[in-house]
Amino acid sequence: MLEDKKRYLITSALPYVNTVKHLGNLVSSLLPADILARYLRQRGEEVLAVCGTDDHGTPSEVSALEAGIPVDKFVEQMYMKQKDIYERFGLSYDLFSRTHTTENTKMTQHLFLKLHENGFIKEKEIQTLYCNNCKRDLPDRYVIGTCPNCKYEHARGDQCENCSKILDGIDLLNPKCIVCGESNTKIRSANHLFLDLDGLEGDLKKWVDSHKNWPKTTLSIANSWLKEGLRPRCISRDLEWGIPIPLEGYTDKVFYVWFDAPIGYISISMEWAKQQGNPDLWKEYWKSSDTYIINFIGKDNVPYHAITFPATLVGANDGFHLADYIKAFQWLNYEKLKFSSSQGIGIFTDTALELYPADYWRYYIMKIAPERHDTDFLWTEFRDSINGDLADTLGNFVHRTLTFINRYFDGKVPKVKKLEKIDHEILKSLKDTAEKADKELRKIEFQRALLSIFDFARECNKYFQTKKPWDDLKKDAKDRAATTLNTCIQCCRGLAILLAPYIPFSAEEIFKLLNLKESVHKQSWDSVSERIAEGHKIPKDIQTIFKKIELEDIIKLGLKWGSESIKELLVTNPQLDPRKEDKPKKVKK
Ligand code: B3M
Ligand code: ZN
Repeated sequence: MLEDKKRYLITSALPYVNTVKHLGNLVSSLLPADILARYLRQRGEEVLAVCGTDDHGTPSEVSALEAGIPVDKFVEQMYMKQKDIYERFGLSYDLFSRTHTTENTKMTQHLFLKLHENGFIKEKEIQTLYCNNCKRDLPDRYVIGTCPNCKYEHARGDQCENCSKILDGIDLLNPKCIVCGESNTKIRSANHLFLDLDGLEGDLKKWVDSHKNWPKTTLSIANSWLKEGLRPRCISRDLEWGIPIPLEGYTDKVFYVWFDAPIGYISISMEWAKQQGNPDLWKEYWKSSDTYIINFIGKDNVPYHAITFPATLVGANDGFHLADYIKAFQWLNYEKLKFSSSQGIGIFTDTALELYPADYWRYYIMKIAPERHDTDFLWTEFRDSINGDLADTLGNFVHRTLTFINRYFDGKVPKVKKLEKIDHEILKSLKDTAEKADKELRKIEFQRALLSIFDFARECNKYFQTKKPWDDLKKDAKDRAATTLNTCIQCCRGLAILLAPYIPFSAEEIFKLLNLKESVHKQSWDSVSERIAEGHKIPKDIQTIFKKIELEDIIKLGLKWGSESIKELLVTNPQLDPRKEDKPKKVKK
């Protein structure tokens, strides 16, 4: 639940830079963060929304190695690539930066030294995995093996992709070096640095306990960590790529990526402040209790946002304010399978944009957002949603309204003569919908807000159908038709405003069709009930906003990318299968 605060700081999990992200990543952090930021801006709030790539750690090194490019060059290229994709998705961050920056190095080293000064950094000799062939340490993703928890065979040395258990390389059964692909490893000892989580446990528990309103997903994971009892976490790594550790005896090591990544939220805010010409501005967001901080993450990231990062800030005791709300999402699956970057399962954000407009994806994945439980991306349902909701419901309503105004009222918004009960009702429903969606969005419930807006769009179509302006026009009751169409165009405007956070491009297109000069994104949420003036002129040429998706196309895509829903469809409708070439040819008469 959002609290009334002077400012809002929105963070979206920083995507690892090494690969292009899939729709599952988009729905669990990037997109909801954008929607909330857009909504709050419409409410006239002061908002700072930050994101960026997570540049360090073994994922980058391993992928650069595979690509045969020096890691800094590789990371730079991939940062540009991801940034471009998110812009095309309409993600409206105030700044999308990265963690490989001077600001992040400085802030990470600063917080570390504070932790050290305050006695929360411990040195310990530990056992690490070493590859005899490659003569190197195998931290985190340099090793894969069988997960001791769920027995998944491709678990990585940092976390099991299957059961989300956080691991240590030496926990893996049958560990293999990813550089040489062999199992020729040994365990050796080395000194490392640890963040003393046990010393901070009491404070963390108090903080988590004071947030009973967090989503169940967040609370249950955070509490299971606390219940197990916190243990020190190793924050140093024997790698070259990363932020150097400023402590004698460790200067040849770097920080573990999960130590510096969330600090990226702060350093990106600092970069933003500099760009605003007010280098201290970030402090108003991070060091003031007037700010509400909200993190958007997938459920595998909960331990880092609810335990380890807050531990860093609490232990450093440097005036940083902890998150007020941590919205964690469950998994979005791809056709009953797990989306997987490493195995290339699912639809990736670059491919998605080549196939359909950004708003199609934004709409469908928020409609099925895994807010409470895992959900499935299904090609058949994707098509049904776009065609049914966007094209037939929203698009059709706007199109009908404007076409009638053009045809029968010379393209000018007609005058209202007398509002009947039914007209009052639909206008009231617009106002109620704005209030309802507002309440849901304040509860950070994206799906519920979206559903209520589309319920209203359906009501609008029903209203048009019930009032039958075409009959009134025939019956010489032009005044009644005029009132209907005036009412409809007010609803079109209202719908565009309410949908602007979800489908920003289409909402803007609706505004253009309505010939409204200011951007829809500049309209306040409360202005939904303001009226377009009588006599206001609309353009002659009314384009369709949403092109429908053909069944054939979706079948081809499903076959290309793998799809259970398409397979089922073809079992019941074999005539639709494009792979059957021996179909009897139609003979032209
Ligand atoms: N890069 C993991 C991920 O992309 C990690 C998130 C960092 S948030 C500070 O899911
Ligand atoms: Zn090796």
